[in-house]
Amino acid sequence: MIPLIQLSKQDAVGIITVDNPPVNALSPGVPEGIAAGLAQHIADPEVKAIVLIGAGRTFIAGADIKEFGKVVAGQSKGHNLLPLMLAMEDSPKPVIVAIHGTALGGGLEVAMGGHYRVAAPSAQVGQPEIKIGLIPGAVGTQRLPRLAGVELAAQMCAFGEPIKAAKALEAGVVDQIIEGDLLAGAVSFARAQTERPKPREREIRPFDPNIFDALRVQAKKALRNQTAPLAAIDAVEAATRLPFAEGCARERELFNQCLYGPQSKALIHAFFGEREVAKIPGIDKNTPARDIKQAAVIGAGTMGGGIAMNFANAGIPVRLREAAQEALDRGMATIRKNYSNSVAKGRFPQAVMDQRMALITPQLTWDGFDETDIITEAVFEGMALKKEVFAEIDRIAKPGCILATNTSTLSIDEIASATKRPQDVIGTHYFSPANVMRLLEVVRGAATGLDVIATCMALAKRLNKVGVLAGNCRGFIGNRMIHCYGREAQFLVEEGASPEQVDGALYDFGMAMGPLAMGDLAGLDVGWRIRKEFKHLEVPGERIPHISDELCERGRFGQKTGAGYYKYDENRKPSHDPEVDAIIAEVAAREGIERREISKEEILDRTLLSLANEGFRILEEGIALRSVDIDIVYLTGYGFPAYRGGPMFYAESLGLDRVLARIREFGWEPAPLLVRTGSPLDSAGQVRLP
Ligand code: 3H9
Repeated sequence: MIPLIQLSKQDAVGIITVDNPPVNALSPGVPEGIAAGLAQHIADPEVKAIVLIGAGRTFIAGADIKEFGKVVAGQSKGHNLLPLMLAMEDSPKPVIVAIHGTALGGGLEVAMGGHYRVAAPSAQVGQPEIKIGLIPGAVGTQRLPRLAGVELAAQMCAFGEPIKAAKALEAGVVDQIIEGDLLAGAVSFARAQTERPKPREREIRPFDPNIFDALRVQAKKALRNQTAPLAAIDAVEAATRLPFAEGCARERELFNQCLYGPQSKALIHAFFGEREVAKIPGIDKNTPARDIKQAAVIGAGTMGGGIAMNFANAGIPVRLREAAQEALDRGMATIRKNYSNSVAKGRFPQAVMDQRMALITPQLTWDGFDETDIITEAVFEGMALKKEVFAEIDRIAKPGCILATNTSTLSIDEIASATKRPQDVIGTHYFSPANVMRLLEVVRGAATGLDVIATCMALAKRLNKVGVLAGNCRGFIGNRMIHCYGREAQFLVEEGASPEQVDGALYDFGMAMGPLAMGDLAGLDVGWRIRKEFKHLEVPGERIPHISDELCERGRFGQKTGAGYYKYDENRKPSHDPEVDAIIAEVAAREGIERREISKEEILDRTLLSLANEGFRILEEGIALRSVDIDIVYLTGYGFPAYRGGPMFYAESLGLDRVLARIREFGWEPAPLLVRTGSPLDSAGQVRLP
């Protein structure tokens, strides 16, 4: 038997089964095994046709992404799948590829090497390489346009979204959908085939020549600053202009540019990071998780309403409690509006909205709270109120109910101290808008039970979110770091940069929005109130930023009041406000700050390195388990561009020596871990604690 590949025969059909769990990636040995199996079946006179299929939950999900890191590091040459695919196409016996699960990237490319493709009704096919900063590298950009048509192929390669079996059939990527047993269906399909049509010999069908420029415009907007989507469009365009072999060479050239470029390294770090964060020392599949069948949320404000929507979207009935009828009505109206917008945009039909609305029970009482499995508190951010709420739910909730707080800064332990069951208390910190943002920071208190952590991490997945475990400190991972970032942004403004310059530099860097515009969106008053609550923690002599508080003192809370760092029209479109210039000048004069020209480089270094410096502290204190956890928090919750890998990965890519030198130049206290270890990130992007 060839490792990773099984060979068998059925009714004169030779079968090659790829068996490389969990996703049948094309790891070393797999392409070689398929090629050897093919040769064996071709040589076998009893075999009239050949079926290639995947074992387990999916067909081949692509190249082994781990191998790309080795190629870039010069430790491996990587695989050239083209010889295998040409051997499949040139086989004297028809080769039928049977697809279930997902045929992605190299998986679809291998499938396109066969003469025919059949698929299970639930199968999907796609070229998702741009999501890891690459383009198809095994001639997918040359074969897909010949099979699916240029428009669809260019769209699939540029944006990476897979298509379902039915669409693949319609487009000609798949020749038949097999209901029931896929292998049996593929074998009988194979027995009926005598022709061997070769995808590479197909003519390109007529297409709209404007498609490429239209897609470039779209990609530049939707995937701002990313290089792979544009390279993918170039490669598909080459398929329409060059003979097959030359098109393949052009694709290889573009693929290599992407592979050796910085964006693929960052995006691959993000791909594995998203999966790594689910791994928590002390928790494994044997850790008992609690069953979440019913939920409750306290507080129907922006956050509470969004959290309730998450439960409803996942099919979990949820009670939403408010103290006053008016606030409850307002909360429910917002939820209804959000769902209606989704229906209007065609995201789901009205029936789905109705089902989801029916799962949310608005109420003013504690009715049914004694039956729920998780209660999430989302009331106003103040310790006294939170403790009151927790004392109350401790009285009402059934034993084993998880008591979760959505606090963004306050101590989980102090909140838990209001109950007699601190082992059941945990932070589940959602990000605004809670029904949209993917991050769920799961915050463990000193007494939080492992089963409670395991349940909340599993819940994150069920809610379609990325759960990242954080330790308990002020602001946890994300907000503790954003505090430093926001401070530097304000200092830069006090010292002479305009809000537009600061926000513009970070937007150009790739952030979803600049820090000051983000403050306006979130509400400047949130931080202002928190700073008031923590006034006693201010360190004498430490510089404090003044601009945001000054804006709040004048009623400028951001978008919701029509004015913050910018002024906003009725459509919340921002514009420059001379009044803000006057406030900034006044603050600078009062604080004796001399204003000067500030470069874009200084804006980027001071804001982004302040994130990394605090990240190193968070790491050393064990608030984050790994540096990649910090990166994932920033990629999924704070609009940090994935193609920069996250603040820790970005710092590493600059060179930690340089980072340390810059931090010293700015007169900051560098994080001890950064100083002590010099370059603590290993090649996998993980921090090795000394
Ligand atoms: C490519 O093909 C380039 C070619 O054009 C050119 C070649 C020359 N490699 O996501 P899950 C691991 S580029 C290595 O939790 P799901 C993953 O890390 C590739 N490992 O499962 C995880 O490991 P662990 C194009 C991979 O059911 C485990 O498998 N293909 C790969 O939620 C389970 O993964 C893609 O970009 C891989 N290719 O989703 C597809 N894929 O358990 C990428 C997965 O240790 N993959 N792993 O944490 C996916 O989109 C999803 O994994 C998939 C399954 C939809 C397949």
